[in-house]
Amino acid sequence: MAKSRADAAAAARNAAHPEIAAIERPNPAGTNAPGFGSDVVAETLRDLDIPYIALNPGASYRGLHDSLVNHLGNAAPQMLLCLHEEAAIAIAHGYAKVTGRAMAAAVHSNVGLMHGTMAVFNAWCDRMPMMILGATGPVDAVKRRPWIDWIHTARDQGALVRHYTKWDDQPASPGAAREALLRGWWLANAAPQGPVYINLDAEMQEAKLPEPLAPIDIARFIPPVAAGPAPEMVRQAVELLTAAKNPLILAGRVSRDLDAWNARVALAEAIGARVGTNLKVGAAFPTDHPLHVSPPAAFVNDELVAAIKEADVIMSLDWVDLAGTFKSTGAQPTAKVIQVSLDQNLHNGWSMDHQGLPPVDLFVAADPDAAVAALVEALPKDAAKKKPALAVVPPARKPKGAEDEIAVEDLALNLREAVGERAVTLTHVSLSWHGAWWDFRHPLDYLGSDGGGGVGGGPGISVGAALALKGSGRMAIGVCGDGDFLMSCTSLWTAVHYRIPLLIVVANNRSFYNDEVHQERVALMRKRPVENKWIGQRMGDPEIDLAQMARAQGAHGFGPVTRVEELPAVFAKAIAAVEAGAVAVVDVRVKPGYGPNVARAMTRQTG
Ligand SMILES: Cc1ncc(C[n+]2csc(CCOP(=O)(O)OP(=O)(O)O)c2C)c(N)n1
Ligand SMILES: [Mg+2]
Repeated sequence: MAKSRADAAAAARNAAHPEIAAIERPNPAGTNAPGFGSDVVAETLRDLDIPYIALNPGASYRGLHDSLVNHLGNAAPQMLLCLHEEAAIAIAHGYAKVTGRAMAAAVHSNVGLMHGTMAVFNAWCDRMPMMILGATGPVDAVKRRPWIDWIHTARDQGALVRHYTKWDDQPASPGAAREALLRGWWLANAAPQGPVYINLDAEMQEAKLPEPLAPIDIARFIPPVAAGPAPEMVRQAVELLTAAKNPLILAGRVSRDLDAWNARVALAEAIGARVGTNLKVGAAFPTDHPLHVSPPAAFVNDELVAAIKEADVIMSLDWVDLAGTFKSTGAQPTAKVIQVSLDQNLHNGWSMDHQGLPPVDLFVAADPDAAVAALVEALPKDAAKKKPALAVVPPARKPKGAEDEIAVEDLALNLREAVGERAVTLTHVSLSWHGAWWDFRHPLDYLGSDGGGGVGGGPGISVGAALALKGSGRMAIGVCGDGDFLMSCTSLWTAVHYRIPLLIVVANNRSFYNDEVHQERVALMRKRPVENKWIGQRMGDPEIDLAQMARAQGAHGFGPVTRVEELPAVFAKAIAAVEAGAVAVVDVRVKPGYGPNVARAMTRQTG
């Protein structure tokens, strides 16, 4: 990629977000010739069009830090200072959820990487790309400063994250570092996507370049990787799907692309397939479409179980946990199963996030978007549009504000009403969320969960998503549990500082309530007192003032809101603040409790 193209991309981005570009301007350094190893690293990030690098600083990469600020002028990539490494990684995660592309994050030596590991795991399980840069050393022991360089040098630092990254490297020269960055970017963004980690030796970063690196044509080192289906597989899938009487599509990990969304709708309508979706991953199908089975849930619900049992052909579009979903029906499916996935290419022996092994009759090794496009293309042109099998049954919703104490449903329905016709992206939802409260009609209406079930992902992911959505006309709204919020609410400072509008609504039940449900189940099973379930779970005495925690970081803090009738006015004010460019947090004190469906599914007994 020519430097001029990268510069043009940076200029376009800065023009799109001049208020971000105006933050933290360095005094010009007066020289622009690369002179050090880390200058090569910084230039490669720039040439890859990586717009931002979320980071928490550290001496291990002081060379790179200098190159980004004083060699490249903190422009492309621009630094996003984070207060915790977990926030830096989660922000890159959220950014990828919207754009489908890797941004960078930098974390200091072993300790910074250790802080970031849970967020790396979340991104890995969510199959989201990112380029994580780290540092160590000097690897050459005689160059180390006493004590600190020794405790912050590890023989194999990448081992900390190797089991949940696609690839890692520790290049020993600037030329090798350039190659590592190209390979890392290429691998992270190729399907199935995931994080990569590149560990930069402090001495390599700080050493003078003996001579400039020979220029290369970057595009030739990051070729697009076609991930389409083999024609024979498409033919067989079309045969099965068109012959089916009751086809079912389980729409899982798909992209945020609107054309791909429309293609899924066209395919389902053409073959009269019902479609299931899930809250684990981003919106995949209009939830108010007559063919959509039931409101998306994080767990398999009864309607989906029934749809699976009734189906004669089931096509999974990289559905998360196909085997577990079948298991929830109590038997292996009698339907023929088509699995469209590339996920098998990531599976390793450490993490079980590959889930169970599902029975499959036709395996289409392809990216789901590419497969659906090929299927739509290959359908017989005379395939009469089948009538949707079912009418939509509107979900039963309780009247708003029937009681004074706020239920999460009150929070959701009032928020939905306050949002009105605005285009909104739900960047995160709480564990207590129910899909019936909020329809998805666009691939960016909902971005899915944290991926790895690591609580504390919500705020950072929301900030990263809001960054990617800034200027798009979509408002970013994250609904977090109080436990999730409290674990990483300092992510919000980064949003405030870099002028990233975002609304966070906290479903604050003053508890790690998920686990109260589990303690209740154990107590019942053991015939012990259920009323003790709150001990070691509830965050009271003192109750934590979340609005103050927001205000302390320069965000608008609203609440605590304790009565249903207060919600409309508070949400209106918070939305107005976000529309004016601010970060707002609304602390909604909800009564502890999940809907019966959620609680039942969460603690469903294993077979
Ligand atoms: C890092 C991490 N720690 C602990 C857990 C176990 N855990 C799962 S859900 C949950 C409670 C989360 O609390 P909150 O966000 O307030 O949601 P609530 O259950 O109250 O609706 C906990 C502690 C986890 N999944 N991840
Ligand atoms: Mg809670």
